[in-house]
Amino acid sequence: MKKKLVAVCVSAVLALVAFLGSTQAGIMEPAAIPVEKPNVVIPMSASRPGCEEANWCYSPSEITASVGGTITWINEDSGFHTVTSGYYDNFDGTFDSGHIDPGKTFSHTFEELGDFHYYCNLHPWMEGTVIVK
Ligand SMILES: [Cu+2]
Repeated sequence: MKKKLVAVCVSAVLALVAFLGSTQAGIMEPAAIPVEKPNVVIPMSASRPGCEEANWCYSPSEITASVGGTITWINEDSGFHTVTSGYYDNFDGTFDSGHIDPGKTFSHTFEELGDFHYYCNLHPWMEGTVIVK
């Protein structure tokens, strides 16, 4: 009788462990899938002049999108950056990320055809273009 009770308890504990394990895995999985895959990286050290010489301040510095397509930038540098449409000191009003924290992203959906030049409000040498066709 006692043996049977012990066996029931052990199997109940095992079932609970298995249940908790599967629940945890169920919670972990969706978090591991990124919401949006970044298209353009702001790499480490883009805040220092020089990246413009080989065109990697935004990487890639030129990207193509379809009408209605969304481009996502990720800031992989250790400081703030912006993705601002137009030319330095000449914001054209189309999009502006504001300060993007390190590790954070910014997305913009392009609804019209054209070449969209952009820059970083904090680092005048940082420039890129989105070509929408
Ligand atoms: Cu910047």
